[in-house]
Formats: sequence, C-alpha cells, structure tokens
Amino acid sequence: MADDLPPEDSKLTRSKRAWAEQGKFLTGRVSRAEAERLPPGQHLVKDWPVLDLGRQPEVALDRWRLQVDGMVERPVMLDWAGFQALEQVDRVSDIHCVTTWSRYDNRWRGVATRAVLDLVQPRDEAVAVMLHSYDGYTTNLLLADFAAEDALLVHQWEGKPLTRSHGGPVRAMVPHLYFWKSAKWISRIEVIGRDRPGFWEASGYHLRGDPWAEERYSGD
Ligand SMILES: Nc1nc2c(c(=O)[nH]1)N[C@H]1C(S)=C(S)[C@@H](COP(=O)(O)O)O[C@H]1N2
Ligand SMILES: [Mo]
Repeated sequence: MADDLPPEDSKLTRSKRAWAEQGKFLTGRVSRAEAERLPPGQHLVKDWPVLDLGRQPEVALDRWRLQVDGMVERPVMLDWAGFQALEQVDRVSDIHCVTTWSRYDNRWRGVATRAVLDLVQPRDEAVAVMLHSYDGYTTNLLLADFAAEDALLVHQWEGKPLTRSHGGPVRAMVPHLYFWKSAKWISRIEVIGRDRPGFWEASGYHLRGDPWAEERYSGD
C-alpha cells in the first residue's frame, strides 16, 4: 500500500499524529482492563437482538453502491467489486447498545474505515461524517471516532455474510461508541465540516455516544 500513502501533510496523516499524541487508538483495539470492559449500566447478552426503524431494505450485491463524498479531495462511488478489492481485515469487538445490552467478542470481516478515508482524502475543514443508509437512517460521528483503529465497514459476522436483518450487505461497526452509531445498510459516507445530528441524535440521543461516559441522551 506504500504507493497509496497520503501526502505527509494530509488531514488524515495529521489526525493520526494527533491521535498518537493523545495515546488514542494506538493498538488494534482500544485496550481496556477486563474490569472496565462492560460500560456502566450495561448487561451482557448471548444472543444478538435486531433493532431498527422497521424497514429492512433488500440490497442486491449487483445494485449495492457506497458513495463517499463531501469535504474530500477525491470522492468515490464503490461497487461491490471495488469494495472487495480494498484490504479486508478481521477484527473481534464488543457491541454496546444504548438500550443497555452488550454482546462480547463479535468476529467481523470488512474494510477499515481508515482505508476508505485514505482513498478519498478528507480536506482540512472536515470534522465529522454523516452516515446514510438504504432505509433512510442517518447518524453522525466525529471524524476521529469514525476513523478509530478498530472501526470497520463489515460484511461478515462469525465467518458468514452479514444477514439483511443485521444490516447486510454492509454496515458500519464502531465498537467504542453506542451501537446506534453503527449504521446498517450503509449507502453513503458524507464527510462534513460541522458536526450535525443524524436521525436519533435529532430526537434526543447524545451527539457522540460514548458508552463509558454514559452519553446516552443529550443533556446527559
Ligand atoms: N440503517 C440503520 N442503521 C441502524 C439502525 C436503523 O434503524 N437503521 N438502528 C441502530 C440502532 S438503534 C441499533 S441498536 C443497531 C442495531 O443493530 P442490530 O439490529 O444489528 O442489533 O443498529 C443501528 N443502526
Ligand atoms: Mo439502539
């Protein structure tokens, strides 16, 4: 990938340097002591509940597209082949839903969000992303949160294609934030210059959603 490295002074390179200075996201996983693994107010479940707006869009692979645009140098429109051609990584991470259930050790396969941002090169003014989905859902994340080391666009769970009910063909998985930030059926990553609320955030959910700070609802 050396040929594809961004120029030294690019937004992403500088962001990575800033993350390194803060000691954040340095390892493959955001490391936490086992005692702090379960965020406050959460309980563990073994099954994986389905939660969404009630409309589960069927997106055939030959019609699937992912648009990445907004405040970027090189907007792209990926089709399935283009997405599969990006480096595929395997990661294990925990789910923390704001409705208080958590599920440990989910094995994902997909593309690192950083790899996608490397492709499009966010501009200096970029501060956040708005994720858009095929069911009309939206959710916002700060660029640094979206680009966390273990944040992925996943298409497999436990070695099998991600089911439609869990957001297949492709969903976001951002394990260090509440699960409502992990858009199912993702269709577009819009890089934006000012953080603004998505669907649930406009209805009272917290703008950022850090489970360890219990950022559940705005005003929390
Ligand atoms: N496109 C889309 N993504 C979504 C949602 C949705 O309604 N539509 N719901 C969110 C919420 S509130 C949660 S808790 C998780 C649930 O994902 P799951 O059904 O795979 O458990 O998806 C998140 N992503
Ligand atoms: Mo949720």
